[in-house]
Amino acid sequence: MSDAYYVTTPIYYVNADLHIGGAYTTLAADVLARYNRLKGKETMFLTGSDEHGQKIEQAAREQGISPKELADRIVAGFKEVWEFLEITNDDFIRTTDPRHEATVQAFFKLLIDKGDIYKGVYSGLYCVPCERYLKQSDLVEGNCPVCRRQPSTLDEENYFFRMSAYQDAIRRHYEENPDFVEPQSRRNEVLSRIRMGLEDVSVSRSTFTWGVPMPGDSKHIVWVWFDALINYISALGWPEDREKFDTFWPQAVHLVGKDIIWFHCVIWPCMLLAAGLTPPKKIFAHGWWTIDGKKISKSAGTVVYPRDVVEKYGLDQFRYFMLREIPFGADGDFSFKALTGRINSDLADDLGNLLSRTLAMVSKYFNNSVPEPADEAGAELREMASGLLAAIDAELEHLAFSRALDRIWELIRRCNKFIEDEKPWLLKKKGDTAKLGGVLYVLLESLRIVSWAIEPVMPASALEIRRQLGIPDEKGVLSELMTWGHLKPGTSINRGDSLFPKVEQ
Ligand code: ME8
Repeated sequence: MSDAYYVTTPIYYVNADLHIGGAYTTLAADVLARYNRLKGKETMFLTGSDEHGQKIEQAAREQGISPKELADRIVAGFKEVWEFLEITNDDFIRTTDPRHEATVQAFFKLLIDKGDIYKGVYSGLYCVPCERYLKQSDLVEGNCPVCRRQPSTLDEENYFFRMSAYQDAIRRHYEENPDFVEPQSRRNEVLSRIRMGLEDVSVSRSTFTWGVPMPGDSKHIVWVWFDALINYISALGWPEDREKFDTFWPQAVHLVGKDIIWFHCVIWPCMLLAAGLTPPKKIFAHGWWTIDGKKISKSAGTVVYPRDVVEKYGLDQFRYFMLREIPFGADGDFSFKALTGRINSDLADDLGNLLSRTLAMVSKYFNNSVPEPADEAGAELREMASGLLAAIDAELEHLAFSRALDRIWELIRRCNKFIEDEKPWLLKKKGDTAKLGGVLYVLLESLRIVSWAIEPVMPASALEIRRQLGIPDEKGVLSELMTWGHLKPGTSINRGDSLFPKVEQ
């Protein structure tokens, strides 16, 4: 197993502020990055901004500013949101960065030299909001099948990428790497389209200028998607920084929304194969959030910004909800009713309550000091807690965040049931102090293990649990931290405020 890990998000267009949709992909990537760092892996987490193209040029013109001014303003907002959501990206790539533009030109030149780029004429449809070429047969009621807006007609001399030459190679790559694209339903959908045949794709534009100049023909700029996809390797310093590239590229996991799978699962791997590079290790396409059942749309007033949710309900609450509420890969609906429901049941009733009642008993029966373990107490819980890391690993291997959280909550709920079954107050009455201590030790140690299990999703709450357990400085790698028995008898606990106050529905 490699000890490096590389996770990316799409680079977001700079024509609008980020809503919960973009925050979702980045949060998921953040959880994976935090998790892999905690496992001791050398981790690289990349996000960024997609700044070129006709859509951005038009948006800037409408606002009477230059595209770069628009990009600078929106990017400042992106960075603020990421900081606010405690996103731990290691790099932020902008497609206007000179390092990126140099990589795009080197990549394009390599394909020209190989004979995989040739001049032709593109006469057909183009969707500016999606920056994609469309065929008549793609249209739904005359509109773009993705954004449902009317496409423009182009008639331009362009350069084309000979993607058809890679049809067999990409098909073989899918067949030899069954987990290359997940979920499987998306993989099957893409693979069947590949089997139907790949056409060459236009990769330059010549009727506007906001883009990376094409090497060898300054009348053309590189098509914005060809430019944008290369961000995943320009951030690794390709082609100059071979060491960084060789460390991280073989481990690359791209998280994308289901709207952009054709670009990521077909065009990008074909581009890489043409350049003599291997496709990424995995591409995971997640589903689509709606708000109260409606498409997220600023103009229709159905938009939720992460800051508004976090200011009202708390950061960890938001992070938990986004990853727990719907299985990664499926579509789902964001509603404040569902959010407050999760906060009150999973967070306040299950986890918060377990911590507060356990600590209240340690305070009352053992004068705020962690009691001695007792062999006979809670063998089943011990076993569950000891197996938790393996259970989470198995779920996160397939990016099943919701199921991984479910495994953690199974332990939390079992702990609450253990209290009901063991009735520590009766053990106290009977004077069975050794067993009482043993029961409470099992609960405390389970809570410590739970704190590490939730750390990537809810880092502040995880630390607060450990602070209340009296071990705020505990550090290490997950394989040690989630092993049973680290909590030392005699440690002074620090009871604090309730971890997750209940909220009004
Ligand atoms: O497509 N639900 O950028 P973009 C879930 N620049 N995820 C959503 C969402 C929703 N309602 N809305 C947006 C682009 N997303 C290109 C990418 S990458 C080389 C170039 C997320 O700003 C989801 O990840 O339109 C989607 O793929 C991404 O935002 C699109 O962001």
